[in-house]
Amino acid sequence: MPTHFEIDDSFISEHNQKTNDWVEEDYEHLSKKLRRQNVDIEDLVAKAQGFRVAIPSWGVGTGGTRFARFPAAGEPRDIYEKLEDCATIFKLVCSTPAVSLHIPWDKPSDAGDLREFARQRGLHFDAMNSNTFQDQPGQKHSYRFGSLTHPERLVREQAIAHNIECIEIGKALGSKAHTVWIGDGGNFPGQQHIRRALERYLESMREIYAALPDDWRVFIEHKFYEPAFYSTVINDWGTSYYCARELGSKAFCLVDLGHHAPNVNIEMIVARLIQFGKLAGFHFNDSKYGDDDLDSGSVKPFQLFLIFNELVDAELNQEPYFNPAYMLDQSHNVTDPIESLMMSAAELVRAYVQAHLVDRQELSDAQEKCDPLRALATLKQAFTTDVAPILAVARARAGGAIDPIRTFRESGYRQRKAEERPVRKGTAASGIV
Ligand code: RM4
Ligand code: MN
Ligand code: MN
Repeated sequence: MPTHFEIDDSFISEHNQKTNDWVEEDYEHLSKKLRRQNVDIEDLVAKAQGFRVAIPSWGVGTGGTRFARFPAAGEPRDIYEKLEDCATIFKLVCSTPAVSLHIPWDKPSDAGDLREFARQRGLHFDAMNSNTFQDQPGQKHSYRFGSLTHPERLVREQAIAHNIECIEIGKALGSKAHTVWIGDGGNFPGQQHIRRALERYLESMREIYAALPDDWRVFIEHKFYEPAFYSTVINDWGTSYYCARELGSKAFCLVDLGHHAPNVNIEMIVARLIQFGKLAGFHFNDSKYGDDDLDSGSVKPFQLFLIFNELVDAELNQEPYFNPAYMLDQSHNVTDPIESLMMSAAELVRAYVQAHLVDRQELSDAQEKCDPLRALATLKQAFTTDVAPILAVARARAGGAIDPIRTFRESGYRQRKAEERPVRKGTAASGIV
């Protein structure tokens, strides 16, 4: 077995030494500032260290648009190499110990072996993801006109069987959740009977639900358009909520930030799902126009903060059924996927820590006294606090990098992987997000 390059712990700590001075100084300064607000900085470091977000296996490869995909040298060619990259991210940022798999892109030939490979790197498996939005080689029935909602029973049965297979693989890998996103819908008015399609969805989902082990959850992921451009079957959180309720107590609604029309108040959707005890979790990313093609927090960091404000409020209130699964789901087209994922993971911890800085008493007072300006100012005070030293210290104490991107670049990881991973003929491009 050839040895594969890994970033050494000593390389990380040497790198940290170089940057440690400013971190200590800034940390000290911030701790004094926070003390004036009666906040103990150490509590926030603990919060930062407790935050966890899963990496999507498909996120470590280059994505693509419907125009082109520009593969980069050193990309992972199979699930083992994807896990190597996930382990590298985890090593540097320390908040990403879980990986979410997409089947059949990541279908393991030996689940036990893959589980052990992950375990040795401190990784485990988060929610499984099925794929009935593409046809696979040798597949009997096509998903061209849908999967779980297809008019033909045989197509639906094939899609149901695929989802059940994902759960079976997940069981062997130690996963505890299954995410279903379908591309089903219509591209033309009249193409699909709108009510009947949803009925079929529920009928199919009931069979998938029945295959869930007792301690598993199923996540329904809505998306307002694409690939169906006229009508999408699971188009919004209301439809998702209705289906989750119909299915039962193990079904929850997943929020992918990129799956909403521009200007939608996503934090309100999050609050509603929390209130109704049906929030599954997230696929984090950012978007300007369409789907999830931007990194988390890159264009709307305030929105991300406001979402975390709802999440932290629920956490502090110990809302029933509140157990969100956090995952990134981004398409990386012009950046190194490892760098983008590390950056996004850090942005989430930032928003989470900032949300913990909100003076909840003050906010609630302002709300009760009908003082919108004070309410917004309270949120802004938390949002504008630069918590970077907290994030850096949290990472460094856990053995991670103070500056993950620089450490990664200077380690030469990607160049080494380019040598180790020459392009295989016919390697499938599995980076569509
Ligand atoms: C979809 C959706 C799903 C993801 C696929 C690849 O737009 O976000 O979560 O599994 O893309
Ligand atoms: Mn998604
Ligand atoms: Mn998406």
